[in-house]
Amino acid sequence: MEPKIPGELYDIYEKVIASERLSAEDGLRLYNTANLNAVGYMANIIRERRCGNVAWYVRNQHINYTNICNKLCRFCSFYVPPKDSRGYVLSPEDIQERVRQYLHIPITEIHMVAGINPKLPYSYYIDIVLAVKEIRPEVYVKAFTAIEWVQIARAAKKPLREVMLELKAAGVSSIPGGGAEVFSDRVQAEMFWTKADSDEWMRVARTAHEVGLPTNATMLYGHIENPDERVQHLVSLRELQDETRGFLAYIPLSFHPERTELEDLPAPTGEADLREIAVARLMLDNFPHIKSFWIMNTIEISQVALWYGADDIDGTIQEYEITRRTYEETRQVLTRKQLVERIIEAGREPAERDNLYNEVRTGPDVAENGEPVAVPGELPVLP
Ligand code: V47
Repeated sequence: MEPKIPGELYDIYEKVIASERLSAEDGLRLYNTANLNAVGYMANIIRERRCGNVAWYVRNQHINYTNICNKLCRFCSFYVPPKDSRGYVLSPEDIQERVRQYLHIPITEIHMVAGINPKLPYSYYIDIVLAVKEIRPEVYVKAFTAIEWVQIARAAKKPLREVMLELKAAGVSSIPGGGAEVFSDRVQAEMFWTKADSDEWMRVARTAHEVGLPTNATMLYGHIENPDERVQHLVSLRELQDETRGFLAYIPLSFHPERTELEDLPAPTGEADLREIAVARLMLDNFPHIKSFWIMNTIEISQVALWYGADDIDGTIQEYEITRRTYEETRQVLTRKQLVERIIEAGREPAERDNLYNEVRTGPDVAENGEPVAVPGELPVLP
C-alpha cells in the first residue's frame, strides 16, 4: 500500500527508499513541514532497515564528579561558579562509594562527566578512572565531554592525543557526546561564549577517533537556535563521521529551561522532541544509533520515539544532576524491569547493550530481599 507522503516531501521519500543521502535543503524541509507523521514514517524506514524491531537499553550509572564550573553557560542549571558554597568535588574514595552503592546491579557502563573546575590537577582525572575500575574492573567507563578533555589536556600541559592515550590506558573506553550544544557562532556568542567552539569540539572528537576511543554526539535544541543552525550541526557531524567512522550514537538533547538563566523560554514540546529524533535519523545516514535519552525526553516520548527513528532509550541512570526538577532531587532511575516493560509496551523488542552496543546477558537485578528480579520474556532464574 502506498504510504501517505505529502507531495512536498515525495522527492525526499524517494531518496529514503533508494538509500540516497539527503541534502541540507532536504533537512530544512523536514524541519519546516507540518506533517511530522510523514517525517517519522520515513525515519522509521531507516531505523527498521538498520536495527529491525530491536530497541536498546543499558544498565548504567551516572556520576558527576564536580559541579564547580567556570564556563557560566546560560542554558545550564547544573553548575555553580568557583567559590560558591554549594560547590563540591568528589574524591576518588567518594566515587568508589557511589560505585559500591550499586554493586548488586550488573551495571555495564559508568558515565562520568562534570563541570570545568580549573583547580583539579591532571592526576585527579586518572585517579577517578582508576578508582572506578578498582571497584568494578569489568565496567566500561564513558567519561568526559569534549570540553572536559580540553581542560584535562590544559591541566596536564600535554597534547590532547597523549592524555587520551593515558586515560584510555587507565580505563576510559568511550567518550560521551556532551558539550557540542549547537555548532553556530551566533548561538555560541549568546549562550556559551567562554566554551570551546565547534572546531574545537570536532578536533576532540577526531582525535578520540584516531586513538581508538569511540564517541557520541549531541545537540542541545529548543532554545534560541533556528532550523538552519540545526541542519548545519547535523551536516557537520555527518561529514566528520564520513572521515572517521568513530561516532556510535547521536543524542538530541531537549532543552530544560527550569532553573537556568533562560527559564522564561518554553520547554520544547513533544512534537519538537519527536521531530528532532526523526530528522536526525534521516540526515545522519552514517550514524549507527539514534538515542532518545529518556531523562530529557521523558520515557513516554521515548516510547513513541522508537517509531520515529530512535533505536536506543539509554539506561538505568540512578542519579542525574544535569537536569532535574529541584536542586535536591538527584535520584532519577528506571530499573531494568521498567525499561524492558516500557519497550515492550511500545511494541519493540528490548535488547540490553553494553557501552559499545554489544548485546549483553548479565543476568537479573537483585532486589533488596536478595531475590532476582525477572523481566518479561526472560527465562525464570533457577535456584
Ligand atoms: O553537555 C546542559 C546538556 C549535556 C541542559 O553520550 C542540558 O550517551 C538540557 O551530553 N537542558 C550533558 N540539556 C549530557 C550529555 C549526554 C546525556 C546522555 C547521554 C549522553 C551520551 C550524553 O547536557 C551538556 C549539555 O549539552 N545540558 N544543561 C539543560 N538545561
